[in-house]
Order: sequence, then C-alpha cells, then structure tokens
Amino acid sequence: MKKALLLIDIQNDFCEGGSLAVPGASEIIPITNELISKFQASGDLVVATMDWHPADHGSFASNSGGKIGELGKLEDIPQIWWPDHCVQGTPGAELHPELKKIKNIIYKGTNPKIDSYSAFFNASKDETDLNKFLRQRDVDTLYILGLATDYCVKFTVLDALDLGYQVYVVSNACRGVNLDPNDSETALEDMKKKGAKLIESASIK
Ligand code: VGL
Ligand code: ZN
Repeated sequence: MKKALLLIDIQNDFCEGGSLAVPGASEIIPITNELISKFQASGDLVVATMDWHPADHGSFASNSGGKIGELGKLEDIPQIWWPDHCVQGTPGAELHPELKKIKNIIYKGTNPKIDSYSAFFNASKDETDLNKFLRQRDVDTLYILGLATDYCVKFTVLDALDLGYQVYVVSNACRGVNLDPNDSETALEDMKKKGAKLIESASIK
C-alpha cells in the first residue's frame, strides 16, 4: 500500500493579494515544495486540488445578493457567501507561481449550484475523481496540507477518514480563513477527534 501528498487549493486567490486571501498563505509554499520533492524522489504520488468555479457560481455573494461572510442557503444547503474567487481560467484560479509544477490535478466546485469544500464530494455528495484515482494506485495513506484549514482542508480530511484512509495533516503547512479567530484551531481539533494525526513537516521522512 502507498502514500500520497494531497495539496489543497494553493491558488492565487487564496494567497496574499488574492480575492479571498488567507493570512500567511504564502508561508506554506517553501514547506510544500520541500515535501513535493521528497514525495517525488521516493516515487510517491503528489496530487493538487483546484477550486474551479464558473463565474456564475452560487457561493459568490455577487451572485446570491448576500453579504460576504454571512450565512445563507444555496439549493437548501447552508452556505457562506464568498467574494468571487477561483473563477475558471482567471489568474486568481491558477496555482501559486512559486509552487513546484504538479501533474495530477483534481478540480472541484465546478457546478454553479453546489459548493464543494471537500476534494472528494461536493455538498450534495456527488463524487469527484479523487477517490477512484487514489484507489487505482493503491494509495491508503494521505498527507494533506494547504488552504484553507477551516474549509477545504477540514472537509477533505473528514471525508478521507470516512473513506478509510489513514490521514496525516501537515499542520505547519495549513493556513485558515478564520472568520472567527478560533476557526482553524477548532477545525484541527475536529480532524484530530475523527482520527487524523496532526504532524509537522519536519517529522516526515
Ligand atoms: C475555500 C472558501 C470557498 C477553500 C474554497 O479552499 O478553503 N474556502 N471556497
Ligand atoms: Zn470556493
């Protein structure tokens, strides 16, 4: 059985200067690049996810008429309204330019009516190609990092645990939105409670 490195949404819009900038986001780039090199050197898989919204995506405050950061409903599912971000084909949707190039990309959030924090399922539980992709390659252990701790990292980790993967969260290579100041801490606690192991990048051999 095999391990894989899973990089969550390290895209320009979530980094400094982006439309949904996560504080300290670019600090994770050198740490992430070191891990990419390590995994590639040992022949282990590296997969990156990309939030990949159409311009009319229903999670955007601009499309819903809601206020940024407030809670509403999208197709009857609770939804936080976000600034326009990661619109398909725009510079904001591209992976951070200093991130090492990744061959395996999983796109999510493409359905305009449904948001998708998790890289495995959207909010209506439709599956992306990620689980099949990993299983076909005998991956059973995931090292997960990226943006944002309190949304896409958290929901990806919880789904990975549900799907039976052994999950390590590389906590020094995650940063959160923190609409409430404690959100990232609480998210890490939730992941740990469900069975994820929190580790620092330096302890990965
Ligand atoms: C994310 C909010 C909206 C994330 C994506 O990548 O954590 N957060 N879309
Ligand atoms: Zn999004």
